[in-house]
Amino acid sequence: MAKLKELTKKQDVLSPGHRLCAGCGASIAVRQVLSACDDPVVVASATGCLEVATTIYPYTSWRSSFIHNAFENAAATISGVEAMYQSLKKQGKIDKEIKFISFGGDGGTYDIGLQSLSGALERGHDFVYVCYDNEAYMNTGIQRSSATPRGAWTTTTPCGKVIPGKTQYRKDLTGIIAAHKIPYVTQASIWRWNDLIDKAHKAFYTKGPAFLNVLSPCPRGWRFPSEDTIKMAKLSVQTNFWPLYEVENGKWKLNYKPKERLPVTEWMKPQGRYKHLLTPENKSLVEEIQQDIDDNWERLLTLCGEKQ
Ligand SMILES: Cc1ncc(C[n+]2csc(CCOP(=O)(O)OP(=O)(O)O)c2C)c(N)n1
Ligand code: SF4
Repeated sequence: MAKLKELTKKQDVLSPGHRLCAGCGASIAVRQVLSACDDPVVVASATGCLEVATTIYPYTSWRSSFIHNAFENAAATISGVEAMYQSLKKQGKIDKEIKFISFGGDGGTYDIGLQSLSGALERGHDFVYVCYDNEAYMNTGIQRSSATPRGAWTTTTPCGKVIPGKTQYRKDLTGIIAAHKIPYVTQASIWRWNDLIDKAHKAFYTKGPAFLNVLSPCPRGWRFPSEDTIKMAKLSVQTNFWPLYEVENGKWKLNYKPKERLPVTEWMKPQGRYKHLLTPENKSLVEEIQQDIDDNWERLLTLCGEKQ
């Protein structure tokens, strides 16, 4: 387990002074993940808040090599760089240990980048892919993505007389990635920082592809005060909205079981994007959302061997 004292002595790869919003969960996720790497990294990042706010020309917030690629192909880009590295190593032109990592938002991962990610995983490149999932296309103005949960308000799923926020359930991306049978897949939370950093370390030092899905609360898009980011991350886990688990070489393992499972309304209450759901007319929709969370949890317990 990572020791906090040692971590504080490490220099952040993502330096202060970037222009992500105060309290942005993505910046916390990135710093936690990169603190787990003991070697130099090459970072590729899909277009999105993270890339846009950290690389405003002529400045950069990255103390590493950094490649900005198109929205749809962060994984393809980093897999090409990794292939070149393996070739240079074989030719004896490089002997340094270097790690390769891609970051993408949910728009760039669940939706537009999924094909390039799936291909890179299937080819077995030695790299880490991190989805910082803030549950919408935040950088272009809070549009819904396939990671947006059912019932959430976004600018393209406005709540009103016609629809009560997004009508579809979120896509189970972690499950889709696990179906690729790569060496390491996990769902993690910036609230459980030591669990996340351990997982990131495992991801960097496992040969072959590794994938981390990190829920990254967005004060702007979810409509909560900037200082409550970690509280939101905590509530997502304690309500089973975002269960923590890993799939290592095909073996599913649950990483956290809430002592007392909170109802999903505890996760919704502090967020403006769910305000409309907590009214009497949307009670049955909230019940359906709760049922879906409960069903997913039971399924996960079975997959993790916690239940026969
Ligand atoms: C092919 C393509 N389509 C659309 C855009 C415009 N665009 C830039 S950022 C962005 C949203 C990114 O959303 P996400 O990946 O979830 O990251 P976030 O902004 O939430 O961090 C969009 C649609 C683009 N750059 N390229
Ligand atoms: S809009 Fe959300 S994801 Fe984007 S920088 Fe602000 S807090 Fe972060």
